[in-house]
Parts: sequence; structure tokens; C-alpha cells
Amino acid sequence: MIQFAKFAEIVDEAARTATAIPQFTASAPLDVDAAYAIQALSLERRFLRGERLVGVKMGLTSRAKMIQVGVDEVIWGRLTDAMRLEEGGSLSKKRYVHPRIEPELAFLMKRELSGEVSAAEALSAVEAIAPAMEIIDSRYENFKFALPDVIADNSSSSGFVVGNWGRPDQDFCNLGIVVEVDGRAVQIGSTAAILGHPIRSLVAAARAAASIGGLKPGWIVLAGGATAAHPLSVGQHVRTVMQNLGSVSINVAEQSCPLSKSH
Ligand code: OOG
Ligand code: MG
Repeated sequence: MIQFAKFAEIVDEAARTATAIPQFTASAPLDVDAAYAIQALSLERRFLRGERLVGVKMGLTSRAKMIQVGVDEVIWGRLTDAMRLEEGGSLSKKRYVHPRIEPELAFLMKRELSGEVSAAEALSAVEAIAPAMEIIDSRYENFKFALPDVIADNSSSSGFVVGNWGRPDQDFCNLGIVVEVDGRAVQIGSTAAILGHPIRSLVAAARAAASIGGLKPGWIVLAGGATAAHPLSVGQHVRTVMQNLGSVSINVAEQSCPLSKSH
């Protein structure tokens, strides 16, 4: 356990200071359970700094994502309030090691959901759905990792932005998605890429979250990138358009503007 705390400190510091670290599995034989224990401990450190748990993110729920990172298991991570970015606002690239962005479908929970649930039960616990984007930023050098590494690193999660919430009683199993950078399409896909239907990702999230007391009302669940992630550079305007649901955007700044009295 003492060693887990050390790994948690290393990965938390790497995230906090935007510094790349070597993969843990290069020097330690971690398994998946150990990796989730490290993730939990590293998030505890953020909670001690005042961050609040606001949901979970599912990862590697599409073939495109699995192929891009060479890991083919569904994973999950924790979302905190500090990771949320303002829709249409800007992110400070300095805060990340080598950030990438990917289109996501977000669920807003209306009711608690935990353990083994059917797709219909999962859907009935949803208040709203929205187009979203996740900023992933592996803390490992060259964005390279094995399954336990990425889990310990909060499944690469480092930011998210959510568009307008829409009704969950619409068909969202096969909605077209376009990710644009400065108006040019860089990724095209469909919500169907997420486990055949994004609601399956919520079913998986309920199962995963059973270990932390279940998904709570008011929480956000990100269903997982529907396309490969796109690298971010300073000056870009990134927008994801999701059929019927609208769009969500973010600007990539070197550094976000300081809110000082002189401005
Ligand atoms: C791992 C996180 C995967 C997703 O949506 O599939 C993920 C990574 O790609 O670094 O967030
Ligand atoms: Mg993601």
C-alpha cells in the first residue's frame, strides 16, 4: 500500500506540473486492481486540494480509440470540477504535457445507478445528454502506456467541455459526428462507434462505479471517444458537431488570460 501511495504521488505530481514520466510498468509489475487503487489514491490528493468528484469518464469504448493507443480493454477514470472547461472558452496548453481532444457523448444522471443494470434501466436514470469533448493528456512519455499505466493515470483524463443538454428520449444510437479544427474536418464518426450504442457505455459505467458507491444524481458520465483523438496546438479553434444535439467548442491558448484588476 505504501508503494501505491508513492505511485499515486508521482502520477499526481506529473499531472499537476504537466511533466512527462516513464511508464510504471517499465519498472513495476502492476495489475489492473493495483492500477485502480493508485488512481483512487492519486485522486484523493486532488480532493485534499479542494477538487470535487463530479462524474466518471469511460475510455476505450470504440475501436478507433483502442487502435490508436494499442490497448483493447474498456477503462474508466474520475472527473473533477477542476477538469471542466467552459464551453466556447479556452484551455491553457501550458497545463498539459501533450494534450489531445476527442468527441464524446455526455450523460447527466438523474438517479443513482450502480452495478449490473440493463440498457433500459440505464436510460431511465439519465436526465439529459449532450455533445462533449474530452481533453486527454497521458502523463507518460510519448503518450505510450500499457493497460495498468493508463488506469493509474486516471485513464488520461485531464479536461472536458460539455455543450447544451438535450432530451434523453431521442434516438442517439447513430448520430453523425464531425470534429473540426479551424473549420476543417479532422475526424468524422458516429455515436454508433461507442460499443454499438453509447448507452452500453453507461451500463459499463454503472458496473465500474459500483466499487465507489455507484453513479450519483447530478454526475456527468462521458461515454468514451467515438473517433481517434486529435493533437492540440496553440491557436486552434476546435469544434465538435453532433447530429441533432448541437455543437461544443474550445480554443487552445498558450496560457489562459489572468483575471487581474488591471484587465
Ligand atoms: C486513454 C483514454 C481513453 C476514451 O475516450 O477512449 C479515452 C487514452 O486514449 O489516452 O478517454
Ligand atoms: Mg475519452
